[in-house]
Amino acid sequence: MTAHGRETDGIRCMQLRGGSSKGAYFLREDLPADPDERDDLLLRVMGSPDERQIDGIGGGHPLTSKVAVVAESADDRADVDYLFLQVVPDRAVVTDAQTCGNLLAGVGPFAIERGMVAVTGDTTTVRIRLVNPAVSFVEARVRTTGGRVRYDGDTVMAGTPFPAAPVDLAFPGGEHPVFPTGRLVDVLAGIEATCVDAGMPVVLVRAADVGIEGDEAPGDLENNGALRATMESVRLAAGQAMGLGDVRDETIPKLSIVSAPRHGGTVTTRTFIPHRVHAAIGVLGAVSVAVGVRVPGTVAHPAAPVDRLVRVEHPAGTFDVAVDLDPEGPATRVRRSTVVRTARKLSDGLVWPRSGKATG
Ligand code: NQM
Repeated sequence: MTAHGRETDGIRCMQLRGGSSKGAYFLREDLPADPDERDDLLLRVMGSPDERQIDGIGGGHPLTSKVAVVAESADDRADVDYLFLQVVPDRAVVTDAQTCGNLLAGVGPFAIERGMVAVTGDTTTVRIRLVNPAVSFVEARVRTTGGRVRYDGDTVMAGTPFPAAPVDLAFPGGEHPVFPTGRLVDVLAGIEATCVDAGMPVVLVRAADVGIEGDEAPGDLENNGALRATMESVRLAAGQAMGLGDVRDETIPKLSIVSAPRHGGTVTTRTFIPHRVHAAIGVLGAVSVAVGVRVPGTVAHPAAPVDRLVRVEHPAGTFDVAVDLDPEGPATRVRRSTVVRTARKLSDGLVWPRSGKATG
């Protein structure tokens, strides 16, 4: 079908909450093959560029302006490919520079709902190939009692007020060392920082080093202009140090401000993603933080011993990450990490983009 025909007839789209984010899930075949055409279309579906995204289905915040593009995988090791696209609310920008572990929680349910993976019993495993930014794999275990995806359940996930069925996500380790600068601590824009990438590039800085307590409300941090300027200077320096280049217009690296735990966990975090402050924390962002916390010598390693289950405190509660490392030091690799999320189908049907060109 031509792009024009597709647009006037509506485009197949399912909306799901995935973890503590929500987004629009598409089959790749329902979108234009050309990335520029696809991105222009998605800007018009979501309502960007506009801070409120009032003329689209985006929610006016990076956490609710997300897209998952799913296709059958050509790789034997996976059932489906998952491409994540961040649609920036207030700018005409769609970026594939990062993946999203929260929307990932909805990919298994979506693949089963669309008939790409057959139900195998009370639990169905969907093998997912993450295609951005570098290829990696994850196994999602989805509850499928009675032959269909179950969204109702008792699992409570911080960052979402209501219980739902769990989706277990297991990430096998990668071959690359997780400290991309080769050092446990770098001095970036005059501030000691640990650069870590265990699936999401994150820069860790101590709260005391940027003049805050570390448990402030996200809104207060967003309103602190001096802090925001400092964090952006650290981030731009980190982009170069981590080999990501000029990250001015990128959504990575993220910045997690770390301090002592307040609620019995391992560490307190406040995370810039990278300009708004996360209401909770990203999934792979939390895995990166957990790795940083585990390794002695980083800015996030606490005085007390840490075991493989790291409890990452964030503004909405605690996120548990089980992480196996090998070895612990500047050459650390992750062998495996697991997290539990939930997801819920919100709508399924057609969306109509506004007409014209998003980029004018
Ligand atoms: O780190 C937000 C989110 C994310 C990304 C962000 C994520 C992850 O909470 O894997 O899930 O850091 O931009 O959805």
